[in-house]
Amino acid sequence: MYNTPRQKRVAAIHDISCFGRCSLTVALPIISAAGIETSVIPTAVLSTHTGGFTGYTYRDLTGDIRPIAEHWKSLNLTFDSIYTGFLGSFEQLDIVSEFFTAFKTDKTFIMVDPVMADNGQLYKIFTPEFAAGMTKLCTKADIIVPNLTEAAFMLGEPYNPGPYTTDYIESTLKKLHQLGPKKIVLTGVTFDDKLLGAATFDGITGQIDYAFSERVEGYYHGTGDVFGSALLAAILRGFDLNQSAQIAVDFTVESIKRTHAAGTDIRFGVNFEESIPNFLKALNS
Ligand code: PXL
Repeated sequence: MYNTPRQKRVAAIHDISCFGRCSLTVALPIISAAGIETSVIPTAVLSTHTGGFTGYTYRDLTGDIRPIAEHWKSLNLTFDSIYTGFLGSFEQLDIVSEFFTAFKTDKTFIMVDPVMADNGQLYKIFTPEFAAGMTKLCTKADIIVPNLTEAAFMLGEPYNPGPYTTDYIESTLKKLHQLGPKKIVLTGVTFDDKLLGAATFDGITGQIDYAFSERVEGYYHGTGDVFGSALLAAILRGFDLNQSAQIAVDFTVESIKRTHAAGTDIRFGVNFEESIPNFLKALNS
């Protein structure tokens, strides 16, 4: 019963938004539920995320990241994957890049979600310089998971609100790949008013695929983190890139549908918790 392969271990580097499911309050339960050990480095502690709330508290933890990394090094800890999301300050971009150098082996899978923008706009707390720094961090990743707004900022192009053509999506994937990351998963892809999902590009094989689901109503905060966490969990559980994207799309859409049916405030994040049983079924299939 216990004769299973060695358990994988992820280092998840995101903020803790104490209320409003996103970043670590999403990554930790989802990746853990998939059977993967999840160590965390909080980049900041906020009373809520910044999307639609005002008056939130913000404690920057930039000064804690290097000491945590140094302590982990002294313990000889190793990670199968490093997953970064919302970074709380410009300086953290360099610190996280140092963390990659310190902990990367030829087996470490680095996923950078360049959390900085959505719906055509940078999040209020970020500057164009931060976007350039995040783009530089992405060059060090094995996989990046930008949405189409983040992709536009990374490429220095105007935001295209869609619907998109396959030419636009495929040239965007290829240009992002030229920045350095080996694999790209682009979210928010749609060619019509019925389907929405992700496009995947494997820079090693040149393969482009799509993972779609029916479009569901409502814009909910934190769905990028639900998607990214599920994607990483599926990849680490051995699914290929496109299968992993489909598992992550299905999990995210089920969570959005349940949240929409309940009439929950869009700022509170999605009810991914009750989608975990089906997510685990997909991972065990
Ligand atoms: O889900 C992305 C995210 C993560 N963390 C914080 C945020 C946001 C998006 O607004 O504000 C603090």
